[in-house]
This record gives sequence, C-alpha cells and structure tokens, in this order.
Amino acid sequence: MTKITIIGSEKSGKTTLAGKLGRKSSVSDVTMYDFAKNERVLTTIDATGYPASLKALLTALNLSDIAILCVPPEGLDPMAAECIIGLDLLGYRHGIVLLTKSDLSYPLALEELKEKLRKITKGTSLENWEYHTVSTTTFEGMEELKEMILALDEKVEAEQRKQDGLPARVVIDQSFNVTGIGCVVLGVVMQGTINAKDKMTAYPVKKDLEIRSIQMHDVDVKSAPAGARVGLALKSVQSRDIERGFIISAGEMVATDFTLECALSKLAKEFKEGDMLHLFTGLQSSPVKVMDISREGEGVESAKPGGRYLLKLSGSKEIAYSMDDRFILANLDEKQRFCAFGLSQ
Ligand SMILES: Nc1nc2c(ncn2[C@@H]2O[C@H](COP(=O)(O)OP(=O)(O)OP(=O)(O)O)[C@@H](O)[C@H]2O)c(=O)[nH]1
Ligand SMILES: [Mg+2]
Repeated sequence: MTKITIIGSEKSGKTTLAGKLGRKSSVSDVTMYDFAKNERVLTTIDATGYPASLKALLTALNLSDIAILCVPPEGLDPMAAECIIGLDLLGYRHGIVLLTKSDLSYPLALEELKEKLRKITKGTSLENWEYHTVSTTTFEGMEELKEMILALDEKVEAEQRKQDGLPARVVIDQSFNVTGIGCVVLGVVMQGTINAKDKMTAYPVKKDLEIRSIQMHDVDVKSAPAGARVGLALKSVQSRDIERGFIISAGEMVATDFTLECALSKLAKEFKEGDMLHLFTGLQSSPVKVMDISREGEGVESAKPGGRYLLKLSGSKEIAYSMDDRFILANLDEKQRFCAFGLSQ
C-alpha cells in the first residue's frame, strides 16, 4: 500500500499529476486519488487546502509516506520553499524532487535547475532524494516516475514491517455515520497491527470502543498492519464523538500545555515570550502561547533562527500524543510560517 503526497510550487502541475495517478476518491482540504492493480494500491494526496491552510499540508504529509516535491521550469516559489522547510522540520524521510512541465523546458535548463535545487536542499531531509523529470502533457517520464515511487515504497514497506509489533496506533482523518452500521472512521495505522474485535480507546477524549470490522480499500480484512489505510466500523462510539486527528490506541498522553526541546529552522523568524504560535502534531493542532524560553538552563527573551531552546507552551485544546511524536511550531501570521520542531520533555 503506497501513500504519496504531491506538493511544491504553485501551478506546477500537482493536481494534473494526481489525476494521472489515480481516480478521485475523497475531497476535503486534502483530495485523495486511488489506483489499484495486482493487489498494489496507490493513494495519491493533493493538499488542495494548501497554501491557504498550513494544516492541509501537514495533514497530507502525515497521511502518506512519500512526498513528491514539484518544481516547474520557473523554479522554486515561496510555496515550494515553505514545503521544503516543512519537510525538513518533519524529518520527512522519503521523497522525490520532480521537475514538472518538462515539455516547456530544455535539457540544459533542467540540469541547471537540478543543480540549484541540490544546493538549496543540502543539509535538509531532502538532501538524498532522487530527482526526476516529467511532463503530464507529453507523458515523458511518467512510467519511470511510477517505477521510482514503487521502488521507494519497498523501502517504506521494509520500515513498516519493523513497526508491526509495536503498540497499535491509528490516526483518524474522517468520521461519519453509516445507516445500519453506525460509526465508521477512515485513517492510517501509524504503527502496530489492529485486529477486528480489539478493544481500544479514542484520544484525546478517552472514549473506550471496540473495532467491529476493518476494511482495506473496500475489502473486509481481519487485521491491518502498520502503514495500512483503513476504514473501521466502531462499536460503543458515535461518529460525532470522533474528530479528524484523534488517535485510537491503547494509551496516549493528553495535554493542553507542553514543555518541548525545540530546534528552530534557520529560515524561521525570531519569536518572544508572550507570542502566540500554532502547535501541530499528527493531524491535530492548537494555538499556544509561549510562556517561557530557555537555553542551556538559562531564561532568554527570544528564540532565534537556527537555535535550540526549551519552550514552555500553553494552550487550551487537548492534544493526544506519545513521547516520540514530533511537534511542529508555526507562526500563521508570517509569510513563511514554519518555525521549529520539538520533542516533549
Ligand atoms: N505544458 C504543460 N502544462 C501542464 C503540465 N502539467 C500541468 N500543466 C498545466 O499547468 C496548469 C496548472 O496545472 P495544475 O495541475 O492545476 O497545477 P497545480 O500545481 O495543481 O496548481 P495549483 O493547485 O493552483 O497550485 C494547468 O493549466 C495545466 O494544464 C505539463 O506537464 N505540461
Ligand atoms: Mg492544484
């Protein structure tokens, strides 16, 4: 099961490419396209709500394993630059830098663009990503792109098989009511393996539930491994109890205030005590106030680009998380919104 997100420059051909990779299956601030062949399923996500909503970008990236960063012949724009900073803060491991609309360029210019992008992404999580060139008009490079995606997915699969034995966690992205069945949710098994009849809990609301049945791409299955996109019929809860971003597992931490060890992006703006930021983890988000900033045990007035700080943040919305989860901090009033990533202390 391959799950990819297509992001990058404005008007770089992202939606056209998603449409060539599958059939549109669901639409919200992220649009999904599905393609199934010989047991292999490819889900392509177009972060349609982005750039207006940073949350749409983070939702799409969290629901997939591979990112395709599209850059047209005109080069990077502020939107693609923000995507690169976000991918780096997320520590996003797998992806392809895709030079799109190649029919509008020529080989030498494409080589120069590649060199430029290699320089810009040096030292980021994109440093070792492969480059590829396509046109959805002439179909140049399209078959090779599909092969590259499948080859990357084999690496992803190998990583996921190592996570099958961990405690199960499912992140929910849709919840609705089906007449005669009850609460049905869609989501991704982030780690572990889930089984029909498992008793679990929805966080942050702490509602106990039972998995009545599991579907993977409309086929009933008894269990689903790490990385699977699933539909679950749930017992003991109603669809209005479950929201996008909730986590179904055996145990999560739940908090409104956080102490995070944070690394600021070199391309972030400085922020101070008292500033409001936005905290994201998985598909959840909450506005938070910066209560305290310290560096090597000493209080400081502001957090500066490229620095590492211990931040105390206070919010009012309950967020479910585990100790290893990565938090992303953003300032939604800035042009480039990403600030930092942090880990809970
Ligand atoms: N010549 C050429 N045009 C393309 C190609 N791919 C897309 N286009 C055109 O580029 C324009 C933008 O394509 P979209 O797929 O909407 O691009 P997008 O990145 O989704 O755009 P936004 O979501 O608005 O940022 C459309 O007019 C497409 O027909 C291509 O490979 N070659
Ligand atoms: Mg689009």
